[in-house]
Amino acid sequence: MHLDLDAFFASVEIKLNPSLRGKPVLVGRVDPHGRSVPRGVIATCSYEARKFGVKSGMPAFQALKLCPQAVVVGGHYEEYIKASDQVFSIAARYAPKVEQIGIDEAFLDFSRTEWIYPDLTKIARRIKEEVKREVGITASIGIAATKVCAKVASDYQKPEGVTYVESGREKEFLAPLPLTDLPGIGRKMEEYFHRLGVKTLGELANVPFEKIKAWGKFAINLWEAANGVDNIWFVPRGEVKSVSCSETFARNSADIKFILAMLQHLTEKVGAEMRSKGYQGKCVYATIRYRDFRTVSRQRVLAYPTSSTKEIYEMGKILLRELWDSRTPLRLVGIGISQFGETIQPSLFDNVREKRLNLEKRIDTLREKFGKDAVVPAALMSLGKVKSP
Ligand code: TTP
Ligand code: MG
Repeated sequence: MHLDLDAFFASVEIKLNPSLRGKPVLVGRVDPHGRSVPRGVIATCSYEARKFGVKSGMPAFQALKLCPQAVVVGGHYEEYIKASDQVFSIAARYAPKVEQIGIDEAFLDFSRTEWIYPDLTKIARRIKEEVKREVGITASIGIAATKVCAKVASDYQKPEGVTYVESGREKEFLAPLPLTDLPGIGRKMEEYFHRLGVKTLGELANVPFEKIKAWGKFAINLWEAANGVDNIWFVPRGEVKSVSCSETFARNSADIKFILAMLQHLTEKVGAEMRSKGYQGKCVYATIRYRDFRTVSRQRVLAYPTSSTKEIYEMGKILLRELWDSRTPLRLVGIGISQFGETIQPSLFDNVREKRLNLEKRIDTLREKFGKDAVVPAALMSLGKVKSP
């Protein structure tokens, strides 16, 4: 089963601002840390905007030419991540294995579950309804025995579609579809095949294998996919991995001591989660939200991947200084880390870093054993009874 959220960023923006519902909405592109990308292309748009021919990746000026009444919004990356996490935890209520392959899509593996779930369409509808009710956005789902086919099927009846492809009929399902419906085939590849007289997936599937072989490995992979066979050519977009934590204050605050203590408290949580999962991240990002809900983020790449609370916090402080004028009251602060890389073996660490990391790991163990308040950094005392890490 493959689940893909509908007009994802746009749907979250509409959820945050319901007055946008029913309107053509364009989402300006942002990088994974919430910063606007200066080149003005749109990340996605609502289905109302798609009626005018607007597509993701289109320059904003072109999209606005097609649809001048469209509203341009965007930038709430943390909210996208939050919604994405919520959706996939709903999926995990049902699917024994959830393989998230992008911020808004995942494969749900229901292999060998026939005895618990005789009717997967029913489960797909239930998941879709729970996502709508609990997260406030919509999803489309494709059910098929192969990954490629399930992915194509989830796109087949968007938005809010559930498409079931019977096992054994994969090839038949794919046959009438244009080549670009297969993930990974872009316009260039399509042109190449068109020149060879191949326009649909069915035509591709029926090209004799001998001929396909002459076109090279990539063609073989596509040919197998068109024939309904799963193969490794299907490399999904990289998993969006990050660990982050944010907190809305009980009262808006411009008190630097309080805000730094809160930042440290949140970083403790982020660091502990990174260490418990064995992750190391390279890119630290901080977010602040003003009382008028204006939210800004900033990121910096570290020299090497880390899971150390202290190192993440030091960078967080720098980012906070760059983001905030230290005067305007804030209602939220958040910190996160992404760009997970290879775990660097302690032998590659310099001594100080290694010692610090070991100390933090020991503190994690103490907290596990004796409770979360067992070790509290001095700065966090000022948070009083505010949740400790
Ligand atoms: P998609 O699932 O490709 O698109 P979508 O969810 O907006 O629309 P659909 O209903 O067709 O699934 O991508 C998911 C999100 O990823 C999308 O909402 C915004 C982001 N994205 C970009 O930032 N840049 C891009 O070029 C694309 C394709 C997506
Ligand atoms: Mg989507």
